[in-house]
Amino acid sequence: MITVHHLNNSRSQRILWLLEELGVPYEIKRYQRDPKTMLAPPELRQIHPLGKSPVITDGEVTLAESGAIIEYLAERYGQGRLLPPSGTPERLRCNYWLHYAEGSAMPPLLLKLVFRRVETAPAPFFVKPIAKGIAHKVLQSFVDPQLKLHLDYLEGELGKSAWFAGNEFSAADIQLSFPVEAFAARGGLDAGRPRLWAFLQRIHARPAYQRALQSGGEYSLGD
Ligand SMILES: N[C@@H](CCC(=O)N[C@@H](CS)C(=O)NCC(=O)O)C(=O)O
Repeated sequence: MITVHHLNNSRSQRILWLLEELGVPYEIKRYQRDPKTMLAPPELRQIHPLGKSPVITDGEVTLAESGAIIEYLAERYGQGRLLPPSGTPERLRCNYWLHYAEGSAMPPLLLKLVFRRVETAPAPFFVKPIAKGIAHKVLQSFVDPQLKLHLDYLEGELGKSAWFAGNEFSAADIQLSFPVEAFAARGGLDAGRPRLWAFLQRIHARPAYQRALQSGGEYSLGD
């Protein structure tokens, strides 16, 4: 039996969604973030030394990293679904997105989260304006332009085909859901980018996405 080590409000939501799309049975072991630090509880380090979510266990296999997990589950249980055939341009594209989501899209989104917290974090009165000023400068001069660059890129890519890896819904769309949802929560995505906006509505309407929300529980990337 596949076990998804699921942290509330986290990337493991997309693993539940993938498993619902595939119709593969799984069980969930739940972990709660520390409400102050937002970090995962230490028990998760007993499953994988980094203690991040998602992690899955499947028999002898313990695997972390969303992209690796998605590829493993789709290859092992997909019976040809959710991964375009090997050797095709669509498969190369799908692989590209599996890496891009965490390797390129998430870093500026994480910087946005961190520097926004620095802007609003409690600090002694003589430090606060300096911390706020530095955070504001980093956001304005680096982070926000990077977010715009990625948003424009993603919007343009969805003009080439119905889904990110081609005309079929694929694992790439599941992997990209997390950054696209984070862009909507804090990265400047709104209805002004109609293809990405419609992508969000389309994925949210999928019955498997809805089932995964029911099994995963609270999920909101707003901060
Ligand atoms: N690149 C990793 C990122 C894993 C990650 O940072 N997960 C977050 C949840 S979205 C986490 O576990 N945060 C809690 C912590 O760092 O303690 C992946 O895609 O799996």
